[in-house]
Amino acid sequence: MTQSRQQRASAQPSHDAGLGAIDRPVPVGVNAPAFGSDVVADALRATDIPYIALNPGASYRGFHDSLVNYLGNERPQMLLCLHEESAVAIAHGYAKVTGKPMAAAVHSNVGLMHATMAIFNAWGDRMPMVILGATGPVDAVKRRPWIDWIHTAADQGALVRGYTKWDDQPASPVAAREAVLRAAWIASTAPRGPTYVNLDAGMQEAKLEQAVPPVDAQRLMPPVESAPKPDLVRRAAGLLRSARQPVIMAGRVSRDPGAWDARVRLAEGLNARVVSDLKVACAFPTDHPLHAAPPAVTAPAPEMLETICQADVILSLDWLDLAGTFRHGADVSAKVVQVSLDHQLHNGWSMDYQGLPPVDLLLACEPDVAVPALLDALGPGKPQAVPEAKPSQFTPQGDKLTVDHMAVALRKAVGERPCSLTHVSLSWNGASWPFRHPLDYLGSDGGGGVGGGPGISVGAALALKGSGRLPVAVCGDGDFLMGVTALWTAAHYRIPLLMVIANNRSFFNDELHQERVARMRNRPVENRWVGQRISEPDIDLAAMARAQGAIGFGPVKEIKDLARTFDDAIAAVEAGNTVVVDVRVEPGYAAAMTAQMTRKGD
Ligand SMILES: Cc1ncc(C[n+]2csc(CCOP(=O)(O)OP(=O)(O)O)c2C)c(N)n1
Ligand SMILES: [Mg+2]
Repeated sequence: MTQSRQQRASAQPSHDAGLGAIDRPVPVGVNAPAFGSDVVADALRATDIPYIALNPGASYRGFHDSLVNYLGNERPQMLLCLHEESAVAIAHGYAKVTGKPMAAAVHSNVGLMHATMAIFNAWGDRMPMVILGATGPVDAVKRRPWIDWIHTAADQGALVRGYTKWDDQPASPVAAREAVLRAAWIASTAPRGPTYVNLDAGMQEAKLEQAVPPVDAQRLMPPVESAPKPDLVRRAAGLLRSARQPVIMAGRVSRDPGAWDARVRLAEGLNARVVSDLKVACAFPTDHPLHAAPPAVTAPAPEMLETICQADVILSLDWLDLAGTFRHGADVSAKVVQVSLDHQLHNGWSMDYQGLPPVDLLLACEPDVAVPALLDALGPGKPQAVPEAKPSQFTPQGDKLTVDHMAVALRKAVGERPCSLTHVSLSWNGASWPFRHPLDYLGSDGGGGVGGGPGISVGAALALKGSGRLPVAVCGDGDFLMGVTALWTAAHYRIPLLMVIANNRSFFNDELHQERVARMRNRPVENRWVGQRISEPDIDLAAMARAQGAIGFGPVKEIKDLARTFDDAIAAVEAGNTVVVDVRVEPGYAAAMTAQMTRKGD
């Protein structure tokens, strides 16, 4: 943190997606911190955060200058975004792949207001990020007339306090340094989430009166590991060992391949059925013979509920909404072992903690810690006969182009390439695409905030750049249109990404809600589309991609055109481009979801 500029330049970045040559400033030769914001920039570099996605603003012009002219726009490198919501969503997607925080910078109260939904999505998804904001000078004497006054609010952090882990408004450079380090530390500590540091414009712009004494940043951010007492692990193992029908509910887990293999070993050793969920990233091979049912977002498949109801012992690996899932299943009589740290995050503002689940034994740690401990406690045991794998047959119905036809053609075009689904549309059918690696599917937006898909996918694609994995996003047209300008950031920083739009020309989810209300009230369901359809005029989604420097294909309207278009699109992504394919799909959701959403009554 007090190292010379030469030393700073020689340190290796922790991550390099080859963006370094983009947006190079002229060298300035500044080598000692001279302003408050230089100290903040040094602190950010000490966290090892590689990128800072931002939309600019005068409230942090001092900090902006420090990033460009003091740090030289590297470690962290700026990623310019056209909307604060995409800046935060990009950080969110990056964390989904790496498990690590990126930074985002947003301007005063107004930029933070734009960012809020994306912050809520990241919070709901338990993803780490450090958000740097700013306020007009707290000292009113220093405020410029009008603009500094409208961009100053008392307690700006209150805008996001209900869905961030921690926030601060430090009053001096030394306090700001500590705040940035604490923000990175808290964000990265499980249960993870966004943190917010609000930088006073006056503090940023003031000249340093004296040299700032150095600190050892790493010692201020000690890694936190939580482990359950061995006795609790033994008791949990005992319950699982004596179970006749154990079931593992695989929820929020890491992207670590070793931890993935350990979960498979645990399930096979116990001969436990496993269920998983599309609300979170994949946690278990979905075509493994022990995987009970295709994962879903809101409507669990009947086979999944049956599996849970038949269980005598359930091991929940931080399952999202255990109480709600049990309510779907109605008749759950199993003993429940819960592995989660999530209770540490719950607050009085956001109810995203869900219903209070019945739990017989809680292992307060991350699933990645609990599973190896359980494997140890269980020992080798008797070899179990794992059932034969059933060949998975997924055949789309009918001859009109549906999301299922689109998924099958896309998967065929992807072929044997390693591929990450960075996002799926609400209309996605979990049976259409098996997951076999922890990066095969990255989960949903976390907070149900539509518009997150494009930014999250750009952030995930940034993290995957150079990894050999093809990033594929499937977004609804509504989701795409709300977050579309994230594409410019991908095009500018040359981030390869295939974004396929399941374009039903509607906010279709809500057509089903209106249908349900109409049924409950005995009113005409034919009117469900009014105030929902995005047509007349149809929007040229591919042109919206092209307008921002991406490549656009479509609209594809016929099943027969899908294969060739996806082949061409993938070739363009492999040549380094950001690519959008607009596919006109018939409105409709998977049968279980439609049935659940349109049923008469509560
Ligand atoms: C910010 C926000 N606005 C509105 C909603 C309500 N909403 C939930 S799903 C949905 C429709 C999304 O449309 P699209 O992405 O096209 O998916 P489709 O339902 O058509 O498959 C809407 C408007 C929301 N969840 N978030
Ligand atoms: Mg739609």
